Amino acid sequence: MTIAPLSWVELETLTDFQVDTVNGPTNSQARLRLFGLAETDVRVTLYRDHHAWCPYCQKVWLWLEEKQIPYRIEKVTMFCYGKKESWYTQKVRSGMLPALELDGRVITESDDILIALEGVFGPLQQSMKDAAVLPLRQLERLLFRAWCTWLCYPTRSSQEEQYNRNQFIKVVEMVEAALSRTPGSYFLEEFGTVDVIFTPYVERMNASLYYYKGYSLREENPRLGAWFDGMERRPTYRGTQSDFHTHVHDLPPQMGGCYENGTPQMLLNKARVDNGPWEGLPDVTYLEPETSRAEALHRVIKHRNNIIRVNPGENKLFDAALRCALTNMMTGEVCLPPKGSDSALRYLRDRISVPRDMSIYAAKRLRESLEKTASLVGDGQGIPLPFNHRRDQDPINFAKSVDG
Ligand SMILES: N[C@@H](CCC(=O)N[C@@H](CS)C(=O)NCC(=O)O)C(=O)O
Repeated sequence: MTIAPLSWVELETLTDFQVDTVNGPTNSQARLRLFGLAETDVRVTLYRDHHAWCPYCQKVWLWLEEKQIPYRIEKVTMFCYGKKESWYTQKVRSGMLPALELDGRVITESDDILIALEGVFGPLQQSMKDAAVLPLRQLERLLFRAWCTWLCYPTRSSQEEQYNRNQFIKVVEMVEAALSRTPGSYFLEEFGTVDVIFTPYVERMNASLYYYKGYSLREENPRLGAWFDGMERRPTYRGTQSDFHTHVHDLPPQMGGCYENGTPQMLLNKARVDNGPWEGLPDVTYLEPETSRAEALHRVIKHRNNIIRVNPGENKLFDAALRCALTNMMTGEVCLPPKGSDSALRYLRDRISVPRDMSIYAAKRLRESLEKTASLVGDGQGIPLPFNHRRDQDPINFAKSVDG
């Protein structure tokens, strides 16, 4: 039995999802965060990238959310997906992100930003310059370099590949040892600065090594596994958290390349991240909220005009196909899309960006319905995602979407 696609008006009745972007939980849509305070209390503006792909921005973002400092957010384009805004290069000549304005003073370099912030608002548990924090900050950089060496350079032999893997794992063992020095799941007795500093790249390592190397950082290392679980208990982290699909396709142009090792496990992992099933991937382990489908529906309805306009599929055909996928997601019923809409549905499936567009479970539900619906009419793929740039995501094409 198949059913006809619901109309947009009918779909609208199926979601009452809402977030208070200003005073509610951490979210990537906010342009202002007040945490219950007044707008006159705002002393800080964070300049971060439109798509929430920049790891150093995530570090400052998470710190501000944890400390509940009222702040404004201005979103800027990264070179890999579009043209840098001239108002921003007038402020920060290099165009680099993040930047922060604190009482009118512009600060760049994420570590300097955190040091300046803690000078005014106090440290996040431990200071950046604390004797217990400094060696862990160095360890984070050591891990980062070992990861880059393994992931971002081509190797000439399997021995070289193995060597790079072993060097990375040696540093991971140091991280495991550091985590085991405290009884809880965090790096020090209490959650704090160090956890924030490790977050962006450990999240990206987990995604990229799973996909490009067949190595599951979170599952193969019990202390890091527990650390991820601990992070996911924090609504602040959940609001900034991305998924495997988003990261593995946003990293190559940012890092200058990510290299597959072609092992059987890697090939399996890659196929699963790209084509599903997305449920059960080790990019998230907290329980799925009941609102995930309603959230995905709400986000698509809000931006449907842009979503349909930028899709290479013919507008009327894709409109009907998209409603089929949403009908399937909300009702569980099979809804047969128009013939020839498979590649258009998969084009969108590949371009949902977490957390920019929606949270991790909402994205899984939407990808799942897009794939299920596309597979009813064919195996046509969308235009492949580019490796050297992501101008398919240029915010200029989504003028209203990126802000909402
Ligand atoms: N050391 C700097 C690194 C900042 C950095 O590398 N930012 C990248 C994005 S993650 C950037 O702005 N690149 C220019 C661009 O992509 O537009 C920091 O800690 O803030």
